Amino acid sequence: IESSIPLALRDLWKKFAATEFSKKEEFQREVVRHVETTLARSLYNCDELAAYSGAALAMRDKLIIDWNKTQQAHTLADQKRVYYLSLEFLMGRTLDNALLNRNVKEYAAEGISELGFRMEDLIDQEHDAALGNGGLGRLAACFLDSLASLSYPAWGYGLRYRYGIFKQEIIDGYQVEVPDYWLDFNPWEFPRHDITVDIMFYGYVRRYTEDDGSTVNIWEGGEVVQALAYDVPIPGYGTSTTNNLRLWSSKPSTGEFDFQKFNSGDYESSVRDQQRAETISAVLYPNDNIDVGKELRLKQQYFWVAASLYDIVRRFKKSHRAWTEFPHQVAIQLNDTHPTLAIVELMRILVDKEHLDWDTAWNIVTETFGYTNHTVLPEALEKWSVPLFQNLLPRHLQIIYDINLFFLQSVERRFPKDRELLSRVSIIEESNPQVIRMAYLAIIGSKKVNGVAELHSDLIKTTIFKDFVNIFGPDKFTNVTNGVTPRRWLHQANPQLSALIKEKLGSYDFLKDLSLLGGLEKFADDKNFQKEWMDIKFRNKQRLAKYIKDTTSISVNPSALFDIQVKRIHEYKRQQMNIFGVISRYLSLKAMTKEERAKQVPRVSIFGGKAAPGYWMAKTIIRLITAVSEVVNNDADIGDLLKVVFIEDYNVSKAEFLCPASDLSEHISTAGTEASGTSNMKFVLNGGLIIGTCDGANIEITREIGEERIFLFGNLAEDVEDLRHAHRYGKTPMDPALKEVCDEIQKGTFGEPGVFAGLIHALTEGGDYYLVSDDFASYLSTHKLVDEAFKDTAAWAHNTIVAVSRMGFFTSDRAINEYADEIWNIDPVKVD
Ligand code: GLG
Repeated sequence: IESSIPLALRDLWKKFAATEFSKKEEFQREVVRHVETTLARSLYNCDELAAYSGAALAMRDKLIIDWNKTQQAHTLADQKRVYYLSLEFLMGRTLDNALLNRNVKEYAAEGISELGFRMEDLIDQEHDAALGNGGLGRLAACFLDSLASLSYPAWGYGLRYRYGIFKQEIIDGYQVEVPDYWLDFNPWEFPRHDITVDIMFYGYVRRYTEDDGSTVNIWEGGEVVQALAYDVPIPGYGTSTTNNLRLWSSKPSTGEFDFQKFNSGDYESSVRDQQRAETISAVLYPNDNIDVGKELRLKQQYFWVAASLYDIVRRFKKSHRAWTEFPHQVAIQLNDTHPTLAIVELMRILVDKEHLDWDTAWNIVTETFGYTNHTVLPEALEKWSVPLFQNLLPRHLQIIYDINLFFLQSVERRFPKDRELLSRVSIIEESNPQVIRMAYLAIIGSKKVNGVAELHSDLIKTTIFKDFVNIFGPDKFTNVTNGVTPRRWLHQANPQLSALIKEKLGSYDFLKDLSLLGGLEKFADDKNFQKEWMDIKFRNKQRLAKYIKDTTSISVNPSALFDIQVKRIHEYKRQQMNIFGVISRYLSLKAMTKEERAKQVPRVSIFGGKAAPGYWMAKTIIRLITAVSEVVNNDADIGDLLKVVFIEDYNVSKAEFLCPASDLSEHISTAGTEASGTSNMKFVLNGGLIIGTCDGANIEITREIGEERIFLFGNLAEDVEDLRHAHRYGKTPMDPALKEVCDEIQKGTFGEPGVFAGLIHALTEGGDYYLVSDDFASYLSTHKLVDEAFKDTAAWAHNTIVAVSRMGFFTSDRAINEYADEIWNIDPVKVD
């Protein structure tokens, strides 16, 4: 490598190599040095933000030393790597996680306190890196943590959005979106000004015939934008492996930025060009589980995919291997269909640029990719309009047509005369305009396709991808149940619980091997242990109660049952059913005598979550929650028996203090709609029980922890179609308790009823697509069982301890090992 230092001089470099801090005083020295030099502040001018920055920069130096070591070790090992392509990485905060993963938190906190600050306060200064919408993006972040912790040679590739998911403000009970500019100070990224890729859009395809008779396609004449790499170190837990997350940022291409225009005084149009280029990576689309089909989104996808593939191919080419070796060195995982263009782009590189024949190229491609599906909801499956696509990526459209042609020919050979089948599985849907079905392209171009929980993986095989199971055989389709990282979601979020578990199990090894939690089960009936366990829950609830008081001025009693539903607001997740249930509870309390009321279990119903800005129904649900909270919280008859709270701007760092503070959390999607859910795992892991439907990972959680420890209710996925059908033919009267709730809303108890008309309409004329009415009675009766169960504190403690002890399966380490063994075929690399 040309840029490396000659052998003879390397000893000097090694002598002065950067060293990591490894004790309190060294850490303190680094903090002070950064405050004084990097930040140009001093002891006379150091606030919490400056102290946070100093600590973060000190920690960053440590990570980057390990990062360098890791990259060298990976290059030397020259093993197969996995590339995880995701448009979303919902990382949250980094400092606390880095301190814990590197096992320096204890002395660092002591060091900071001697310098006059509290570590908790510094940690609170950090802005969340919120480059994702919800479960899909957070899963990608948990996977990065596990990949590094298990020492796999892995890279993440994503976009460096200037604006992550919007901040949510609640004003007069309504959601208002505020931009999230998070890059004012971000010590966790490194711009790589030397790593840039030119990316083209639009243009045309020139086709000509070579002397040997072969056809060559050249895509040219388009607009060029530059991708600039930013690297984010990802530290593993209990290892020095520090992997890389590479995020691309868009800027005008150096060739393109028009200095002519600039010099001739036409500043404005040259600035416009610049802005147009920068727009590509400017903002994350704020939709969860919904496809909107905007051109800029397709530009984002191609920009990111093309830059990433260029980078991956460049790295592969350094080894001078034959192209057929590519799948032995490279695995690429497509997180949902967002990066599906990578399949097409790799074909373009191999065929148009490297001049491989089509079949050889196609074999390489289909051995390289894996595709993870995250949803069966039809409105979430990506489809691109052919005319739009043709204009932006003309050569890619041709390649898709060819992929489709060869695929359909092979299907026809195997299933002759089944014209229906051909039109059903075609990548092109014959609608007006025609559209490209990205999921089909992803399946056809991948070696393996996986769902994210058992039920979901079965459903994709029997519903949306049924024909493809017939065509490719069942082995192409597999399941990898999601998991969450216990480092962030237990140790970091709930340090007291983690410490108590360590005390019982003898070490923190469970954070690396979560199945060790099994050792807790024998303490489930130990009265002292139960008390310590429940005391920790109580303190976590007190902390949440204080947060609620400080931010909303609502007083809640920490002894009440805390019932939490936090996730994106979506009709299929059924927050509307939850708030209807709350209204029903309110009405029953109102109807009770004083004596009856005295016997009730006090409850705090806590909601949180963002609605996509264009999702009017979701916004109406938020408005109903806030309206109900205004009425219920101020009703003197009710007092502490029922409080309703909406937590503003739910995000990763809020999830970290909400998960440890639940007694009960709600995972109540219409059966068959929530692919997995991952917060269900986080809540149980933190000693809460859940109320839920037989959906997604709830089913496997039940299998692991035992059905005595979960409050399941509602209809099953297999019955949903029939129930919907019955609604369409007006055969289902509304559940009477739900009817009462609707009447109360229409009476104006919660303000102008017109505001909520859409919600009522969805239940009636709308055909109750999400089956709220069908599940309502069993939902309410199951909540009664919860109240009864909560009265028996010893049994509750026992059940939560047993549940936690059986949650080992849900670590993302297990999920990543399954991907590594069954999909990627990669091995760990030791970094000393
Ligand atoms: C999806 C699904 C969730 C799933 C998550 C991660 O809706 O059920 O847990 O991905 O696989 N769009 C999502 O958030």
